[in-house]
Amino acid sequence: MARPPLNAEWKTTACILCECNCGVEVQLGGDDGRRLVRFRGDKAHPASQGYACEKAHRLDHYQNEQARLTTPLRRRADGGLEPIDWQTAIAEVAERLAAVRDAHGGSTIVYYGGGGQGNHLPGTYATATRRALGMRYRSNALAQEKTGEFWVSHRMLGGYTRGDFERCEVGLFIGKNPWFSHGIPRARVTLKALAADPARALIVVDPRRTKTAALADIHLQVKPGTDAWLLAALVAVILEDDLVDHAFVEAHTAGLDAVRDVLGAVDVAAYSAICGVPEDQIRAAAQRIGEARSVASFEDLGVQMNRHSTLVSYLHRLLWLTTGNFGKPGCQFMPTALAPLATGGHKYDTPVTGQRIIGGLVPCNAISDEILNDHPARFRAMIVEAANPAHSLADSPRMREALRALDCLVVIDVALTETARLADYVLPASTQFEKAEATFFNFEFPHNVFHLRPRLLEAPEGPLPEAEIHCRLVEALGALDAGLVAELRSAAEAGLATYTQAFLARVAMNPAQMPYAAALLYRSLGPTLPADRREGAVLLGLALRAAMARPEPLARAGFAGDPLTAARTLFEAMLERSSGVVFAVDVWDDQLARIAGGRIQLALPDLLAEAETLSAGPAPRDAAFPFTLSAGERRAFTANTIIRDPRWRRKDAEGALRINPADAAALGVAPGGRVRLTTARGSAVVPVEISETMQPGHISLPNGTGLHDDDDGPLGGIAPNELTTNGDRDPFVGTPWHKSVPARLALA
Ligand SMILES: Nc1nc2c(c(=O)[nH]1)N[C@H]1C(S)=C(S)[C@@H](COP(=O)(O)OP(=O)(O)OC[C@H]3O[C@@H](n4cnc5c(=O)[nH]c(N)nc54)[C@H](O)[C@@H]3O)O[C@H]1N2
Ligand SMILES: Nc1nc2c(c(=O)[nH]1)N[C@H]1C(S)=C(S)[C@@H](COP(=O)(O)OP(=O)(O)OC[C@H]3O[C@@H](n4cnc5c(=O)[nH]c(N)nc54)[C@H](O)[C@@H]3O)O[C@H]1N2
Ligand code: SF4
Ligand SMILES: [Mo]
Repeated sequence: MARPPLNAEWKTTACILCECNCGVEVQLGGDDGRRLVRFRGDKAHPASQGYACEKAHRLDHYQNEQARLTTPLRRRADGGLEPIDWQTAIAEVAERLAAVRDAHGGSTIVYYGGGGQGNHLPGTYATATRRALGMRYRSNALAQEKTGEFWVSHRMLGGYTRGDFERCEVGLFIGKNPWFSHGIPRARVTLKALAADPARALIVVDPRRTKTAALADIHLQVKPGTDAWLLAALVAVILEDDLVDHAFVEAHTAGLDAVRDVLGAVDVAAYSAICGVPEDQIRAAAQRIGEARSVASFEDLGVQMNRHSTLVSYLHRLLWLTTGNFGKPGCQFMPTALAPLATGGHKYDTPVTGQRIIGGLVPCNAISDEILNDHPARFRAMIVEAANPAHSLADSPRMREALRALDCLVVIDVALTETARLADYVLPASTQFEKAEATFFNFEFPHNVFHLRPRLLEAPEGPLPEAEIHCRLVEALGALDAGLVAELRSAAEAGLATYTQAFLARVAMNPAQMPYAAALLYRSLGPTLPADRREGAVLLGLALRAAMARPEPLARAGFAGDPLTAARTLFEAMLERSSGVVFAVDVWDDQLARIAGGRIQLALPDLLAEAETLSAGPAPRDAAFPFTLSAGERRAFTANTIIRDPRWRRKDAEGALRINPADAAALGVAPGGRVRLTTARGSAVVPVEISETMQPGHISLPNGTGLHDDDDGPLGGIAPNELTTNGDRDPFVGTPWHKSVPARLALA
């Protein structure tokens, strides 16, 4: 095949397939000049510095190889979806949602999503729509993975922490496989450096011999679902062998005695037998952690979507806090946020089933419960944006039933997803390369990076950027003051300094318009910005907030002066530096001052009480389901459901079930053979990949697979949540236990 014509120019953007959002440069080509043909890591990106993994090279599959939504769609009386024009779509969506609000209250309309791995600007503009409809409840994927960690972090430290893996002596990964899932900048470079240096150590807690585990100095090959026992034993050894950092604990923490009362009593040998990690290995790992100058640590889905998830988040923090690994180089830190993704506070519960809401996010596993009932306060309408809950949330059959039961479901997406197919209205969005985009996954330290990616391609006729969609909705709802927009629009013509001042003064005098700040910015400032960065308008508001909340880190990054000046110069830098900008420079000395109340709370009574129940051992297994299924593992070519066409995967197109050789032999299945996999929820026939990396009794399926192009059948593998149940969840925050689904196998 002839090579597509190339445009020699390298254009700056970022990869959208995981939270790292590595800066990449692209050469466009193809007959229409719209193909993303050649990629290289962007050396000018301050965080990724030229790094990119194999997935970035496949981004053309997102932009050009999948069916796009090109026009708004409406559900017909006969059940089908029909194209409608934008004017009708906006008017009807506004009218339908306003009717739900007026009849039952805005709190019966729930918002889900707001962004995926590469696009967080939609969520900022959606705030205006949510306010205009008086909506109170929202959720997104964080409420099925991170809310336990957020809650614990909030109560212990008052903020969310990350680890400094670049500088640490010991790097610890618990239920995390960064070789494939990344999650830290330049993951493979950092992992290799850790593993290669004899003075440093990589410790990995994973039942599977992952690529990360294979590099490790210590691989704690825990039995699936038993991390709570392993972590309790590690903390017990820290206490027993006096590996505690007494100076740190005395100066900065409270509650060690209460912790000692519970965890000092742990029978390490018994817990070692339960979690399957030899006692001498547990002791060696605790020793290595306790004696290290610095430890950086990362827990992820292997434990956050698993039994005792919130307890594990707590024990994990005790491990690095009792050993003093916070607030110094190579340890944990609280980065300066431009826009915090979520806090960990618990202020209210869900309206019908009374489940804890952490950081304002309704637990994902509570959503179908909150819809499928007769309670007057039930969720009756939903806006889903840049998310695919019919595929990504537990128990897809029940989730579909719930979405169908809504009075009105509105989906904003680029593709006709499993969720969009159930919608009353589908609003087509421009792709992430057809508008300016950015994320708030900004966790670098001490130099924290924000990247507003300019639009790479002109948007085709039809789809609109979410900023435009939300502004039109807010206007149709009659919420935006047109006079104020016009006034601010003329201020914008006079330049950014005049505009910033006018914006603050006028919005302060119009508190009723404050909730629509994002829409005001887009409508008044947006038109004066370069066309390829217009959706960045909302960032001026965020820069103002950051300049008021955290002036010192911004000043250290060069954005100094009064908040107006600092915000304006930061905003200008975001617009100008198309490879990203260091917006905050932190110092380690500030870190201890960020702890809420001045002291780290080591003792959380409810979680200590939960820890005490560990001594009774794990709950007995149901003999009907002898296997433990990890439903949704990150592999070389998975990226949630961001790319729908399975051909984007260079290998493993069908998403094989990984199984240990002994289990495969016992079943009589040969390499490439198929088995029937059954759980309490469902059953499917899957191809197997026999793999030494699996423990006997542990099986795993990839995530993001089994999408539907029409109603005929799944593409490329099976959808993991056809096999998960809604009730298998953490008792504290409702996060699902997808990593240990009881299952059985039979020859297909
Ligand atoms: N390639 C790729 N990268 C991604 C994504 C993607 O879809 N594809 N998605 C992104 C997203 S949204 C997220 S949240 C992150 C998630 O990133 P990770 O959490 O690293 O991803 P997983 O592979 O789901 O789970 C990590 C590990 O948990 C292990 N595990 C299973 N059961 C247990 C257990 O009982 N105990 C312990 N300790 N470990 C266990 C699995 O063997 C696996 O190696 O990845 C991001 N990066
Ligand atoms: N069983 C099981 N379930 C899981 C997991 C698991 O490990 N196991 N992992 C969970 C995790 S950690 C996560 S993060 C979730 C992810 O699941 P979701 O949060 O539901 O999101 P994605 O699959 O990333 O889907 C992103 C959606 O955004 C759309 N999109 C892409 N670009 C744009 C755009 O520019 N604008 C708009 N409006 N839409 C766009 C895509 O078409 C897609 O529909 O899945 C979760 N579900
Ligand atoms: S998938 Fe993640 S690590 Fe790989 S290039 Fe994209 S953003 Fe970077
Ligand atoms: Mo995630």
